[in-house]
Amino acid sequence: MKHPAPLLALLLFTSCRPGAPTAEEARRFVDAAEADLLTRANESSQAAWVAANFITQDTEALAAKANERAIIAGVRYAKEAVRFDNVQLPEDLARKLKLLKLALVLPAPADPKEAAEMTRLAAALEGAYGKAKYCPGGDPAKCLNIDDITKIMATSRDPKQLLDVWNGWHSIAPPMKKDFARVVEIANKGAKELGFADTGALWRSQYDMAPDDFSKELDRLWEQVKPLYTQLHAYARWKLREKYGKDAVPESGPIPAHLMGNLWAQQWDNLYPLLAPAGADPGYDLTAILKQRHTGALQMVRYGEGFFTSLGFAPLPPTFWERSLFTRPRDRDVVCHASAWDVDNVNDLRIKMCIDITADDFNTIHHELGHNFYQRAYNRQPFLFRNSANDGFHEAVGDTIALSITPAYLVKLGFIRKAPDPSKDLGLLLGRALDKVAFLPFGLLIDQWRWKVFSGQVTPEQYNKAWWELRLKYQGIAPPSARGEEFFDPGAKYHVPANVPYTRYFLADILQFQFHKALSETAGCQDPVHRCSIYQNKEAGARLNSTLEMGQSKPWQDALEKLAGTRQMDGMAVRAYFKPLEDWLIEQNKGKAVGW
Ligand code: X8Z
Ligand code: ZN
Repeated sequence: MKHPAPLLALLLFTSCRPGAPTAEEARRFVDAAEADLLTRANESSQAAWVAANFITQDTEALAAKANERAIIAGVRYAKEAVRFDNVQLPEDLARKLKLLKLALVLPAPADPKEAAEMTRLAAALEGAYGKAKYCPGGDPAKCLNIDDITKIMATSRDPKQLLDVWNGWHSIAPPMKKDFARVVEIANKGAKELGFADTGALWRSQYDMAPDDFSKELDRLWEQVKPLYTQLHAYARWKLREKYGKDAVPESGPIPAHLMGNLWAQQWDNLYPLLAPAGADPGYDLTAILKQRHTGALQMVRYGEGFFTSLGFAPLPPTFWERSLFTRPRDRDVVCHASAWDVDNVNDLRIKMCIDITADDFNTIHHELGHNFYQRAYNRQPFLFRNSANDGFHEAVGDTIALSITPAYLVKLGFIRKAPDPSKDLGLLLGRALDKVAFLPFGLLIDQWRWKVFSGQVTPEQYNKAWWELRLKYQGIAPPSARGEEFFDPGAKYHVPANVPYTRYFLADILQFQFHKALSETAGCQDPVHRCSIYQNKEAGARLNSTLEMGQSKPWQDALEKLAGTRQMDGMAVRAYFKPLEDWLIEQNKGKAVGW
């Protein structure tokens, strides 16, 4: 422990105390930290790439080790950065020091044994999820991977089969529970050493505002969009009740989770054929069109790239096409959950995805490429600023582009001959809402659960109970049968075992509607915003790029102002986009129960 300086000396010499840190020293410290962290980040990305593409004990161990080195360095710099807390610094330097203190997901404690244990368990959890399969009846010849299960959940209308695969996939998670709880425990110790109450408090402090204000901001955004969600939920429940019967779906309570066309009931667009409004169906099915045209996985990605280049972005580098993974390999386990990478933090862009020829994956490709084009746009920033304005921005870019996949755009691709007339807009809006509006509460609740877990408000003995309480509260969804603590249902969702924060997707679901509106205005679109596509519009592309290239160099409010002309996230952009649908839903739901 350091001896306290005598009071007098402190009063006299505060500004020229020998050893008092200077701005010059801070600059040297940050420069060195940036160079070192870049090297470690790249090393860790390479190891993580190989581990995710070839899940084996050895790749997992190597990835854990590289991650451990990167995290330990990150924590060391975060602790050292505190030394400059009271030094007057230029804005960019102050921001870099702040980012050094905050930009960690799983902080390791000082104890090297615990740091190693945490990264080992984290790598094992992601690997376990990646290689998970459900083998009906325990028959190894009948095993279903996540792609198979996704397909069944999307297309089967047999409630028994849906229940079976739902239960089957959720059975992969209980073995992960112990390791997950231990990761929480160690990361919390690391967070405390950095001065945070727990890891959740660290996550919430990454938004250029006080962490408590950020929580309130989320509540505000949710209240803005909730009326629309509730109407959509009521309409879906009514239609599902017609389809599956009164015993399967309640009149006024929550909807059973296995009937929503998606394993996690997070997006409901696969229910569109059951819910389509009579007389307002646009009359085309993108999945069917892609299949009829024999579109391959590579071609799907080419279409995505084509959208970005039409806006003025340079094509993806040749290495993208050489190094990406587009289809599930037959002979090994891979983490198939879609992701985008920038392995050297400059131009080594890649995606890793097991593409299926569906409209869902067509959208997801645009989502992933949004990450890649963002990464390249900010690659001339100093390393600590090579990130999105906030993590919601990173998730929103590709989705913003995908909002421009309108009938008029599909005509330009030659997929349909003529755009359906505006009387079919309701069908289009409903299809979009089943994806975007349905997702909002799900996007919010995962971290509401995790934050309670990190804070200790929810202990491992209450994990599943707390999970289903939140799914009921926000989504109005219930498990198909009782789910006690022998289950670990959050673990059946990739981002929980993979420790990926999730609030970013909720933010993105709001932000993309603000981005789309602003860019459509830039493009001079006079139509209702849901019919606007910014395809081939260089002005919109330039506006988007000017925000992307800022990276994280400024608070996200500045980036939002540049892109959307406002400093506030605003759920009313979602409400405005879907206004004709909301009016229609209210009409449809007249005399029926709304809410749960
Ligand atoms: O995980 C993803 C992307 C990769 S960043 C495919 N998403 C969330 C999910 O799948 O749960 C995109 C939408 C939400
Ligand atoms: Zn993403």
